[in-house]
Amino acid sequence: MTRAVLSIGSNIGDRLAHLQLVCERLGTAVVAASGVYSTPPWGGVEQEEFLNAVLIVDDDERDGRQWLAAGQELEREADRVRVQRWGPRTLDVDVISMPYDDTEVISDDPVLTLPHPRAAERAFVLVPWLEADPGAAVWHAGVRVPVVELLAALPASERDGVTRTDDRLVITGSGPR
Ligand code: PH2
Ligand code: MG
Ligand code: MG
Repeated sequence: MTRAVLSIGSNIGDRLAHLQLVCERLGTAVVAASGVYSTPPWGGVEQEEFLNAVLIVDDDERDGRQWLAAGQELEREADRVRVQRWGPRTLDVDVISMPYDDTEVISDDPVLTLPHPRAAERAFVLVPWLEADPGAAVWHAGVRVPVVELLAALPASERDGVTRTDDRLVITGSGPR
């Protein structure tokens, strides 16, 4: 099993359609999806609100590099243009973690650093992740920490900005849940 936690986000155009595109293309590999959250832009660039969600995906045929490549392919399909770091985008697909058994892949490969080095600071990742996998934990500062604890450690103002919408992603696959 090659499992990955993907954070997906959009703040340009038909934001929900961009997130849904990921679910459709990854099909039966999608094991779980969070709700869709409205989130204030993180990182200091003034821009529109994002829609964010987290997908848990699983596919024996894909390793970390291939999950990264699959995400980049989907970003291209959504006509993403790379203009500004942490700036607006039609679609962003980030590999956050690759869990297996009771542990996870740890990698300092600059192409795909695992877990994602800023995940622990981002309520827009942690809140939907916790919904998709309430028992999730992640390597942080030399230990594995439950995501629920990382979230509790963030300022309330960060958490409170992340609000669930009534939108839902449709999981189109019929694989094991
Ligand atoms: N992505 C960024 C920068 N800032 N802010 C929110 N709320 N959601 C994002 O997905 C996001 C962001 C760069 O990847
Ligand atoms: Mg990102
Ligand atoms: Mg990215």
